[in-house]
Amino acid sequence: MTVLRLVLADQLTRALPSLTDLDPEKDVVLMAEVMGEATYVKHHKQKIAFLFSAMRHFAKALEEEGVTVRYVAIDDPDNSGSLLGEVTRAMSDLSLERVALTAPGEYRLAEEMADWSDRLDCPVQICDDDRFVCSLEEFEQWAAGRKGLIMEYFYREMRKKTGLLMNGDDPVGGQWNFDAENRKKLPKGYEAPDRKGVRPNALTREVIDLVEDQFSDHFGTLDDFRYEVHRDGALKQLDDFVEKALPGFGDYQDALATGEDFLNHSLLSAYINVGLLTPLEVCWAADEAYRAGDVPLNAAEGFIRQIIGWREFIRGVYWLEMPGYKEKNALNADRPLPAFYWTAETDMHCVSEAVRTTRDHAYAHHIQRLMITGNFALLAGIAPDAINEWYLIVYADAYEWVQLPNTHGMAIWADGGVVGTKPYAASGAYINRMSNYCKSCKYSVSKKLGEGACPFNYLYWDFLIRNEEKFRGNQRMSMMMKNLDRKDEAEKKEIREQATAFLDEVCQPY
Ligand code: FAD
Ligand code: DLZ
Ligand code: SF4
Repeated sequence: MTVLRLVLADQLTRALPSLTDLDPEKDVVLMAEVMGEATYVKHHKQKIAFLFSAMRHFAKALEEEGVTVRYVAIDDPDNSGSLLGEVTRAMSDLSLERVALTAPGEYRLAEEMADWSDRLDCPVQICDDDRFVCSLEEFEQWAAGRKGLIMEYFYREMRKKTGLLMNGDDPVGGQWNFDAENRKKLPKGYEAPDRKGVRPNALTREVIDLVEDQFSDHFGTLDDFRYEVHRDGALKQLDDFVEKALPGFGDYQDALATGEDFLNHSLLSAYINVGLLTPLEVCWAADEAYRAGDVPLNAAEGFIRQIIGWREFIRGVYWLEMPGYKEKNALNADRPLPAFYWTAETDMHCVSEAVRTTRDHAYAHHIQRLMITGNFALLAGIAPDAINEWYLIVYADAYEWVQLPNTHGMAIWADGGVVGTKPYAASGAYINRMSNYCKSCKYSVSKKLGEGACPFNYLYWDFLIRNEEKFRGNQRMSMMMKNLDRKDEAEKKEIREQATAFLDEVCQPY
């Protein structure tokens, strides 16, 4: 049987389940750059350039192997603009008998593809995506009957399953989790590792020009494009990370600093998510570096936990909870997203830094996403749809399966506690403890109320006052509630007034 094999932009893995039985003599691989996918949200320019260039490199590698690839570029005059349109066109132009693909990572697309077989009037085989450590069935079984889903317990199962950092049945070092050692502030004069530069090749430069031309009104700049676009390049980035940044990854995992956009983070998520690297090879590289004595255990464990723990857990939650998950709004948040999420123009230096790196690199590290832009959105009560869309647009590694539970669950607690038992709400004191931002800020972090007070301070208390009823019964919020109880009514009133005035001013539709 001759087969049309559709490969999506985030499925650039030669061992993809729908490519394993490919017959180069008869089958055709279809890859399509389509407006429907590039604009269903207006993705960051670098995200589109990264994906289109990586798709083109992957197609070229398949062709070099002797595979027939039908590649539809975004500016092809016959491009129908949608994935279904391109599959339909290919099926009518070529005499093929069926379609095969690997399940997409977004519920929206999975739902759309469910009736492709009827619409195309041919068999459509959808293979499970096996590029994860934990299958969706396995996650479902793990979750079944549990009162709450705790990442730490899931993570331990994944350690046992993979053998990563294990000595037989026991965790290396006698402990599963070294998170308590991973909260250091950067020492004075700390120099972040100098990361391997990436110079776009001719094909990527062509794509960058195309994106600038076709997506000029999308968010972000293309001036400092530094993504690798093929597997060899991604592997070099992995080596560079393990050698230079992994040793300090644990210690400085939660740190933040002005002008330091990458610190000791791996910068690998975009490659892992599109399939240029596998999650397991990345983890084994960290395990080997630890066993060779090149990196401390808290670094290797912290890094591996993010991947086989958080990443797998987040994906499991997404597919377990969708579609209802996206509709949840546990804290009834409804404010519009402030303009500074797009412009970086705000006197809040921490926020301005997080948005600047996002605009320049389609990247911000985890603590910026969680404790700066995420924390602000949580405290301010930004409507889930608005903040979810922002996160899906602005990061090169963003697909709904991973973006949504991180934002909706971990950052803004709209899921009411599926991902995290309590909201990650923090005042300016936390940001000041973990960064040097406050030194360069117009606001005073030590001032709680009144002119010049750090907005994170009064927004934090306002958030607790607004949501008091919901948090009273939450055991893990009891300390925060006790602190709130120390405030008298007059102070609470002042907090509410200053917070409301501030939010009314900044939360205007852009
Ligand atoms: P590192 O800090 O070096 O971490 C190593 C790897 O662990 C990452 O490459 C990634 O594969 C994995 N990882 C770490 N934390 C998580 C997590 N919470 N969930 C899933 N994987 C994780 N990650 C995405 O891949 N896509 C997203 O769209 C995304 N949106 C996020 C939105 C919010 C509000 C928050 C709080 C987090 C989000 N994350 C997302 C998770 C995390 O912030 C990024 O994976 C990480 O910042 C990517 O940078 P890095 O590769 O340098 O990661
Ligand atoms: C994100 C994205 C973009 C920008 N463009 C395309 C595209 O042109 N063609 C394609 O096949 N996929 C694209 N994608 C990825 C999809 O929108 C979707 O997020 C993932 O395939 C979900 O797994
Ligand atoms: Fe951010 Fe407040 Fe510090 Fe300014 S003072 S950087 S707003 S935490």
